[in-house]
Order: sequence, then C-alpha cells, then structure tokens
Amino acid sequence: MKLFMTPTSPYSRRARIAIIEAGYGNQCEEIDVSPIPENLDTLLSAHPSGKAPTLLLDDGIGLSECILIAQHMNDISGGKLYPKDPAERLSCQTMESVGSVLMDSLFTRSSQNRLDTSEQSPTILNKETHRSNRLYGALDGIVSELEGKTHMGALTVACALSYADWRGAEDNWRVKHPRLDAWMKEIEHHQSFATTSRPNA
Ligand SMILES: N[C@@H](CCC(=O)N[C@@H](CS)C(=O)NCC(=O)O)C(=O)O
Repeated sequence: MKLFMTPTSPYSRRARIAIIEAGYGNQCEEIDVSPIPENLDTLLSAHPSGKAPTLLLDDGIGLSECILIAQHMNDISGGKLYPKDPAERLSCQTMESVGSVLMDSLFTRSSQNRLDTSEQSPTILNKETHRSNRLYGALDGIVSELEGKTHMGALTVACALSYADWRGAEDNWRVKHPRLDAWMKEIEHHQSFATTSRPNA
C-alpha cells in the first residue's frame, strides 16, 4: 500500500492518522508528492483526481478523499477507527462532519489568501470566515462529547483545529473557546496525531 501525501496538508494528515490507527503504519509507504504540480503525473497514475491524499492499494486501485480512505482503513482493520454502537457512531460522524467542513472552509480561505489580491474574492472570504466561526461554535457546543475520544471523528476535529492554528490564526479559536483549547491540548499527545504534525510546527 502507498499513500501519496504532502506533509503540511490536513487532508493528508487525516489519511496518515487513519492508516496508523488501523495498524498499517508499517505496511504503507508514504510518498511525498509536494509540490503537487511537479508530481502530478505520479498522482494521476493512481487516481484521476490528481489530489493528495491518494491511497494506492496493492491491487492497483486508487482511493482519493481522506474520509473514504479512513472508511477503507476502518473496514480492513475490523472497525478500529469508528465506534460500532450506532449512537456512538452517529456522534462520531457528527464530529467528523463538522471537522471536515471546517477544514474545507479554512482551506478555501487559505487558497484565496495565497492568490494575488486582484484574483481574491472578498465575497468568498467573508462567507467562509462566517462558516469557520460557526463551526468553531458548533464544536464548542459538543466539547463534552469530544472529551476522552480518539476515534476518527475526534481526530478529524483535531486536524482541522491544528490547521486553523496555522492557516486561520486570525480566528483566535483557542482564546474564544477555552474548553475546546483544553481538549485540544490533551489530544495533541495522542500518538498518531503527535507523529503526523506539520514539519516545523
Ligand atoms: N476533498 C479532498 C481534498 C484534498 C485536497 O484538496 N488536497 C489538496 C492538497 S492539501 C490538493 O490535492 N490540491 C491539489 C489540487 O487541488 O489540484 C480530501 O478530503 O481528501
């Protein structure tokens, strides 16, 4: 199994964490495809998305989308990543959905901010800033459910918040949401999260 990834991507981090949590860390080769434009052919050899992360399975099948990579790792590990109890599973998926959309919102803002100002859209930036703030608030509302959890829902939230520290620093989510900050300080020690941190973070 090979994972085409970039070390700074929160999406790649989710896939890397899923592989570790499933117990496949030693059986999966990580291939750094940054910068993506220079390694597009490698990515395209595995999947037409041309996106990282992409997981290339031993039988040649390529999987893009970190959430689907996590679901695949859950399937082949006999369910190590998601709770089996239906109510717990739904709670986990609720967290994962909020974390996922927060990550997309921050990524969209970051992509806009890296454009030349003449190409930036204040409308998109404004809409996504409101969305990010709504999502921090939603996470604050479920912090008691997050506490003590290290399943894929909680780890996805942690990946999104860590990305917010970098690409959405102006949001000041840690100051505005101290209980979420306290939860984050705990999960930051979790092995799969700690070993996948951004270089120089
Ligand atoms: N929805 C995808 C997003 C992955 C994504 O956008 N990755 C970025 C790197 S952080 C990428 O591949 N960008 C290259 C491109 O969009 O062409 C996922 O959940 O895995």
